[in-house]
Amino acid sequence: MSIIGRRGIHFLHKLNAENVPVALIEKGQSRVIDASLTLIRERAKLKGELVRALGGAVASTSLLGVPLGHNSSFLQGPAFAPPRIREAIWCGSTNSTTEEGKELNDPRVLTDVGDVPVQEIRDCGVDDDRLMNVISESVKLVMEQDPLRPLVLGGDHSISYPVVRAVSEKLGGPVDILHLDAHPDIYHAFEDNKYSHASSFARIMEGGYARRLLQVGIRSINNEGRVQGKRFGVEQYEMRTFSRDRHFLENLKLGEGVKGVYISIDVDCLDPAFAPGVSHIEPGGLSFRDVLNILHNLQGDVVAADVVEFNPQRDTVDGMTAMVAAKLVRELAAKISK
Ligand SMILES: [Mn+2]
Repeated sequence: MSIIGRRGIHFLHKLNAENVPVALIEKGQSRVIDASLTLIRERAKLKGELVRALGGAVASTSLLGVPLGHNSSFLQGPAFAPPRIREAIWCGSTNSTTEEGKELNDPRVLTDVGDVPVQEIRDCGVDDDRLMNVISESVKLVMEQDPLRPLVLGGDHSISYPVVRAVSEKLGGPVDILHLDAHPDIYHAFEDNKYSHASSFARIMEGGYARRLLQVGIRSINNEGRVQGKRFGVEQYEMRTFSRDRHFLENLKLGEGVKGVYISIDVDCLDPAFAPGVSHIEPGGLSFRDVLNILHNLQGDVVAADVVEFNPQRDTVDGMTAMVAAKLVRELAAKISK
């Protein structure tokens, strides 16, 4: 593992040293988790009260950051993405109106409940089984505040599993997923990590959280990716046939007969010419406009979404990919809110 690949993240690997009782550690971990969830719960509650007091919103987007990068197989930089994306959303270089005319300054369109304190929780020695549950729980806390709907800022793509699981459990059934990515992320367990960012959609499909999974932008797929795709009935749209599939993909109708639509955008679905700040640079991708055409024309009730895999450590010095990720978030927020 290169120093560059792991730079910037430190946590206590082993808290349960020989002479420290396990119960002491576990009690402390539970207190830290409770405190973490309390802040998210109270912020979500306040934002929900605000939106309901303003009135008139059927669905309202609320940002939830999940700064997690350690389930990446290569670089951990996506852990640093959420504050960079927020900074770019509100950057003074552009106005706060989305392309189709939604006003982002209106809390009925966009609010924020902050970040799951992933690094703080890991620093206390909490393992991934428990950490993933904290992420799911945080998503549910947002959804409890009707009409708030979570738009999650990654983080690496491993976070989509606990997020989709929470959305499906909270709504009481599967969703249709539109997944834009260079990669299918459907390995059974990449490098023996069942929570790997390359395995999140295997977990989602095994869990029965999705009826349909449409993968768009795919151009780095091996035999296991295709076999797993077939096994789970995934609709894989590869870049090599995009010109043929374009009309279909720009006129999607999803989510009918299930609990709605979930959109997961890996920033590397874009060609690296548009978004160089990603861990896995894969040429031959979608243009930014291709992605917006797919999103703007999609018919369906979008119940939640994520934007993942933006890696600020690979971005240009002027933060171009941060602006790209922020615009995806802005347009998704407009799509969700109504
Ligand atoms: Mn990817």
